[in-house]
Amino acid sequence: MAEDRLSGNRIIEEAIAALHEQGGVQALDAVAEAFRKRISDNAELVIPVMQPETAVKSMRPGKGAGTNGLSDLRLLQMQSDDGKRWNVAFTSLEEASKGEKTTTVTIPMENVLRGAKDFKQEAGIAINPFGKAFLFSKELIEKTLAGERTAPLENKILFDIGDITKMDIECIVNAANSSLLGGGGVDGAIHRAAGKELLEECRELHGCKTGQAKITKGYNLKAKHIIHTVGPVYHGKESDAQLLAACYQNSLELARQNNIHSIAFPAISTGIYGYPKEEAATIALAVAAGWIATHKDYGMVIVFSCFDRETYDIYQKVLKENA
Ligand code: AR6
Repeated sequence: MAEDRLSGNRIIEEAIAALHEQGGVQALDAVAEAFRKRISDNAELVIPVMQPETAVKSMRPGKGAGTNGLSDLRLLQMQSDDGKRWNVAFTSLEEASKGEKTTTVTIPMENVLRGAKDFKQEAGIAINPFGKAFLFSKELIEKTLAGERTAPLENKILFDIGDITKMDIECIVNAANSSLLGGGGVDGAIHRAAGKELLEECRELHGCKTGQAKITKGYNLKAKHIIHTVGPVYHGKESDAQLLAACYQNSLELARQNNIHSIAFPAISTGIYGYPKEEAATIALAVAAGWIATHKDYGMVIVFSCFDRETYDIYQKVLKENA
């Protein structure tokens, strides 16, 4: 049992490793999320301690030690380059063994993190300082415990040229067909990149009507979620525009219901479904701007993923014309 309480901390180590590799607010959010998950699993952390009678000895590269709420035990501390002092905690005994040999105790993760609110001189907790370190600041700990996002909320419309399946964003939108069972174009690319588990989840959704949207996990994508929407096949009728607008509107609404704050859209219907790109871009931009205007306090970053330069230029042209 005690082992589970530590071994499951691997998800924290993985999230920290991803933060080291990729950086960015999403990766930081993922670390906070991993801590929250482990708290709900009653996980523990390994804390290096010294008996009170032991001479105060610093951990490399730390300076000094302080008492910190945990009965009489002295916690080992370390100092970062900017002179800030940090308590030390490890996600596993293995991480602890990477440093100087010391006595350790395991303590419920929630108690360790809740203790941070009483820190006076300490900036926070240095997690795994001898491996892939994460300096968990007091402010970030408090946000994490409160279940708040670590990334600031903002409203923005952005444009990206390239493959939507590679994007580092919370959610990407798929221009699917009503079966939701995959197809060509961006749909095919998303299914290939996400892996076959996506198809399994899609089977459970029993299709989707034109203009509507459904959500799945992102599986092997960097994006945690995929919203599948079905654009209209272009016939040049008024209802085409209404259905295309509904795709964007319903996707944004579904994103909000799932606490998603960044989303990338492909140019829905403008490939196999034959919607003229400029008309489609006008609708997409109008819905996005309208949605942000009516949800100012929510904070949504909307990215239009343009597969090629031509699509990007069309969005920019429409943007200028409507400015
Ligand atoms: N990243 C970003 N955009 C892409 C990518 C990509 N990897 N691949 C294509 N696009 P389409 P539709 C652009 O045909 O018109 C499927 O078979 C592409 O250049 O993918 O809504 C479904 O299963 C174009 O601008 O979607 C449906 O049966 C845009 O994505 C049908 O196609 C949409 O093109 C849906 O047709």
